[in-house]
Amino acid sequence: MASPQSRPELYTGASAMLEALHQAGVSYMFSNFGSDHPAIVEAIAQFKALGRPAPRVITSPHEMVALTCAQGYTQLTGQPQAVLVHVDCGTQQLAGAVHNVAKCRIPVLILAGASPYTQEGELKGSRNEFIHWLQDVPDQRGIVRGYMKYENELRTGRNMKQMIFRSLQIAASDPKGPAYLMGAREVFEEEIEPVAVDRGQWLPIAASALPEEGLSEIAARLAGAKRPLVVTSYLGRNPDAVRELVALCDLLGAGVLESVPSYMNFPTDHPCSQGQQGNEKTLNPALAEADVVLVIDSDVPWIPSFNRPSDSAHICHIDIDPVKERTPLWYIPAAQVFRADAATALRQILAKLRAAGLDPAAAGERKAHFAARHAELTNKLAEREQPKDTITAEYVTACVRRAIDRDAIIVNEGITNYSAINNHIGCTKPATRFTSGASSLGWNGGAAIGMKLAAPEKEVVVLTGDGSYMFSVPSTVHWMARKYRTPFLTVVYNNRGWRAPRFSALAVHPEGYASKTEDLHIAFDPPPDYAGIAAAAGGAFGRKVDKVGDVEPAIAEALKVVREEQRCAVLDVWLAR
Ligand SMILES: Cc1ncc(C[n+]2csc(CCOP(=O)(O)OP(=O)(O)O)c2C)c(N)n1
Ligand SMILES: [Mg+2]
Repeated sequence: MASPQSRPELYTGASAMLEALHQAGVSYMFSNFGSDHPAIVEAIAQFKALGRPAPRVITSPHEMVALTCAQGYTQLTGQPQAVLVHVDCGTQQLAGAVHNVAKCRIPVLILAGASPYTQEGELKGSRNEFIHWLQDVPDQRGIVRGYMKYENELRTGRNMKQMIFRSLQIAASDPKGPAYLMGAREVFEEEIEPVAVDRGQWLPIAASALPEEGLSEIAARLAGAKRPLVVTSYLGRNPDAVRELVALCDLLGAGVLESVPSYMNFPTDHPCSQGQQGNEKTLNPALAEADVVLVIDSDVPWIPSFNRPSDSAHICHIDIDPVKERTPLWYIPAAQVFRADAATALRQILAKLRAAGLDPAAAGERKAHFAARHAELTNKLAEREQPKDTITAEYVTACVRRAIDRDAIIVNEGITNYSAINNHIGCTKPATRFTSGASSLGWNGGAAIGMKLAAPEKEVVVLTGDGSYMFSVPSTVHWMARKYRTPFLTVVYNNRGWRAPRFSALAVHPEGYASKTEDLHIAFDPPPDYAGIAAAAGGAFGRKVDKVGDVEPAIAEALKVVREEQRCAVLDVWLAR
């Protein structure tokens, strides 16, 4: 469409911002607008009118959901997205999602406006609304500083592109993380000459590899091990790493234990899979017997107060973030530590082992050992998911598994049912199972929207605690899901409140007063109508399910709605408390 104006097209800091985001491959800008954004609102409208490419704006009525949508998109694709928020207020409202993107190492660019820095009309964008005085705070960036990998203030529109590219370069370089840029209205309004910047000169750093000497020792240790065990939590952020790990296990005969997995790291049906462990207060048998433990990409490989490798085990740690500078207390007794990309390191180890040649009898014995343990575990899980008198998390999860597509995306925010879900959902393909990778609850709904935007052809299934469903701001989530056509199934594991705080209290005070009372102020009694919230906000299909026999038909009906009507469905499944 031609410009309706006779004068040359306005080109501002905001125009440069949109161009830079597009050039950087940002597809979506999850946005919540305010009085700090006139230049951006104008540029978005101008770009649309003129048919110029820009990220698609996704209106996000709650900022926590906006940032969580960006997280979900990136967890699935690796591609960083943008989030636009309103001054300090919108920055505060990003809330716990800030913790999640930081801890989960999600590259994302958060852009925030700031109160104008002139008040008498000196510059375009100068103060003209009362809130501009109220929103002028001493340290807006300080709100998120403790969590950002990079944060800065945009001081002119003239280097907007360079600042955006630099932010994204830092955010997307391992260990990845969020970046925050704030700018006053005058900066976005500033009329500038278009700047051409070659995005190719601002790429993330290349994947890092193991040094030759360390590689040789790791390969020799693994080749000589009787019970080699890989412990991992997030190597599956890169599907290539999963394939390399499978190849390593096929060759060497190593077990794999997923510890608090935030991604799908290893196929659960592979005979080397030794399952997963979360908070279960038991010594893991695969970990206990391991003589060589290869920790790859894990923040919590075990909880040492009750679960740890033997003192004689040789521990080698390969991680994109091995020393965890951002975690004040962190150590494991590793004899070797490397900062390296998991897929690259595994490829190197495989090549080394192949070149050296392995004793086939020893590899065969190891494989048989792990396969026998795997079969034992599989039988135990099959037993646990049998229907009981009341609905169990294991049973619901198994019913979901039987009903969904094989490559459906599982969004797990099951909390005290994290393990039940991970164990019984049975994911076998990379990039099919996710958690928030962190601990600020309410990630599930936004993550599902982000993932569905990233992969519209995939089935997305949220399995969430009732508390976590409430934390997710379901009114915003379901409004957005309908508006942007991102249908998904949600199963609420409704145990009438927060079970985790009871577990936490009883683990420290097993015989105390809290152990002898029902009322710990953690029950939702009576609970809200979870499905009704989604129906009201976004026309979702909803059902309450409180009988074992109703679980399978309800899941089938809900999935039919999602698949055929492209509408969200929420099943409120009542578990025993
Ligand atoms: C934003 C935020 N607030 C509070 C907590 C503390 N917390 C951890 S688990 C939990 C309960 C979660 O309830 P639900 O999702 O129903 O899972 P359940 O414990 O019942 O399995 C709470 C409140 C948290 N992790 N994040
Ligand atoms: Mg609950």
